[in-house]
Amino acid sequence: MNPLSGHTAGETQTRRPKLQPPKKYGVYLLNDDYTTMEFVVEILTEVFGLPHEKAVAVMLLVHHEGKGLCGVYTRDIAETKQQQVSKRALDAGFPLLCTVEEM
Ligand code: TYC
Repeated sequence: MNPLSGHTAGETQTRRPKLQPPKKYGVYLLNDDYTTMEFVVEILTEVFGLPHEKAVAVMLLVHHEGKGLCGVYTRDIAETKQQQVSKRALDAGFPLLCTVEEM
């Protein structure tokens, strides 16, 4: 099978494999009592690329509701964001948790 044309050797008909759009994964921050608001805003601006105003809004939503969506990505990118958050939190000595959930 030629994966581009969908042709198998000797076939005259084109069979295109059914391609599914990639699944989407949400990356969430969880609230805790120890991580500073300033650090969470820094995570949201530097890791998730949110403008400062939106970062403050998401941080406050997590603070009040317990959990909040930071962004939606393909699986690899979502897991990389999660690793970046975990490393920054560990390095800074905060217990900040980040989850990835299929949407
Ligand atoms: N609750 C924290 C505080 O009062 C702030 C905070 C917000 C922590 C969001 C984590 O994901 C979080 N300092």
